[in-house]
Amino acid sequence: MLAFLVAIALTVARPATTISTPITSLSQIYQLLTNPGVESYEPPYGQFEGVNLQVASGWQCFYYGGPEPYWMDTRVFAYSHLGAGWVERIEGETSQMIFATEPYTAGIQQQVTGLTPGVGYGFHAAMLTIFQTGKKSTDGTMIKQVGMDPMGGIDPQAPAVVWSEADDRDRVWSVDLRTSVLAEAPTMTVFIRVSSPYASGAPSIRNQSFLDSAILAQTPVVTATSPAVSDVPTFTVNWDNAVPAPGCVRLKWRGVQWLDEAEGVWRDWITGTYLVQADFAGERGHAYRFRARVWQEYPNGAFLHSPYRAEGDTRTEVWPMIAGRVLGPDGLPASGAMVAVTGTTYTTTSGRDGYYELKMPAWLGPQAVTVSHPFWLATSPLYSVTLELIDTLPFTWTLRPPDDAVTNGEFEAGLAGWHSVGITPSIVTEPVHTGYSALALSGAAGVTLTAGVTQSVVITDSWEPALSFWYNPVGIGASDRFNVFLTVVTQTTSTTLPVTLTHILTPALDTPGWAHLAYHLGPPDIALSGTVDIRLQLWHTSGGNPVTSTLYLDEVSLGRATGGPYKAYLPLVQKSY
Ligand SMILES: [Ca+2]
Ligand SMILES: [Ca+2]
Repeated sequence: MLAFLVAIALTVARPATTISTPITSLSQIYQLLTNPGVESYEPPYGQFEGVNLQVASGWQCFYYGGPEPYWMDTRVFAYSHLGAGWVERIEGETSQMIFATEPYTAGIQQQVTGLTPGVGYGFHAAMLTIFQTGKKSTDGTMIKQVGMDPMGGIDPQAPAVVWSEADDRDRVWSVDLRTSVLAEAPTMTVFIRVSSPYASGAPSIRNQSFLDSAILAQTPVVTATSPAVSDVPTFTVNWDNAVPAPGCVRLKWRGVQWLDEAEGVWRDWITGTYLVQADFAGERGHAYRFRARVWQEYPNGAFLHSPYRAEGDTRTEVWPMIAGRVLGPDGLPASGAMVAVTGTTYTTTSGRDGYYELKMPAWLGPQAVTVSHPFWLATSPLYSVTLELIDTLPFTWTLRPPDDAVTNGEFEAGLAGWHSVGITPSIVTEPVHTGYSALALSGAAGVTLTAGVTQSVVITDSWEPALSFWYNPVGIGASDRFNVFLTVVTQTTSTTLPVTLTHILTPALDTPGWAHLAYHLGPPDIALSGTVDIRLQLWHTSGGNPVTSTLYLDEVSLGRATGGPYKAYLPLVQKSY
């Protein structure tokens, strides 16, 4: 018995016939099958209980996975002692019957030649199955499918065969099974198949299949179109170019699928629609593919649809972006700043309130992004920006004052210009706010220490001077403290005595990530001259610090603020304290 289960497909050769089907009707314009209604039959190849066994002419029978079942002209069965005078059929006078009491996987197939490679063809057939007596519902017992081999092979078990969905309903004509392919050779083979995996239970009871009303025809053509790139997430996809195939009664529904290349899975987007375009809502940083198909009604009442193309019809890349604000060193918005990808034409300019959006292709790879401004000084570029599969990279730039008094405030030259206090800080390449490096003030677990840097700078006639820097606390303990000491010695005019003021700032450390701090050294609406001692210092105590604490610093600057005598260069901003 096991020997029968070996998966070998047998195409049973029957004697050639002299019966020829007259081809006179207009249906031949679209119908590519011989004897599609299985109305004519080959001479008998044997008998079952005295009744002739026959296969429809133009078709070949196949079976595998079990003993050979029996093929009959349903008409012959109905009027024999086996039947009850009723001819199960959905078209014409008869259908192809297959039956057995043992399990079977069997059907009929037809090889068709003269097709055009690359053109779409569709195949449909109607099927009815009755398990045992058919007196009660036995859905799930007999599985019906139609298939096409676009390369013309005759093995129904070949992987090349493209099968329709399966219908396992019993006792009703299955009329919605169809498949379609792009021809890969001038020859194509179509299959109508029933899998009947259960024995009938008694030798007198047969599991019956009826096959009828097949159509193989060229399918209409439709192609989805979409923009190659989109700098907004939502864009329009069209499929308004359907061209009917021969025999078209009318074009019917369209279906559209989409695929996110990051996922690689085709998904239904729109099915059964008469729409010919729609807006697709994608995500920035993703590349999408689309493919459309269209249904056509044929003169015999059948519906076929065009095949989907495996690679899709069209592709759209939705550009990701870097977006945020550009600020002056005093934290006020700077419009008119250019943000640009180095070595490319991708640039943007910050607008009202300093907001900018820089869109660029995801496939550019790591890039350097720069900021520049006609009045403020640039900070270092943002290096190694990779926007692959990123929707939006948020980033806030701060510009440096044109009279920046700080040496090496961006820590791009190590510790040059700075003196250390306590534990000598280190220079790190990650994390940085901009450029290649930043400063790290660090304290080890369970150790009490302080780490800081100082620099003394000179300012001259600086309008509302402000200290500006970015800081990023990581693993900060509850009793850690960050202090900024500013000792300002100023002389507003040559006739006044110098005034010394010390400012002590304690920035909050409870929010992770980079934060910007700007602090004005003097009263509003005046320019200052003098010296400023800057001290940035982390205090780390053993008691509450079971972990290593680190405070990263970048982009320290000290210089003039927005407004003042040079405001002709600047956006007009109302300041308040
Ligand atoms: Ca028929
Ligand atoms: Ca830096």
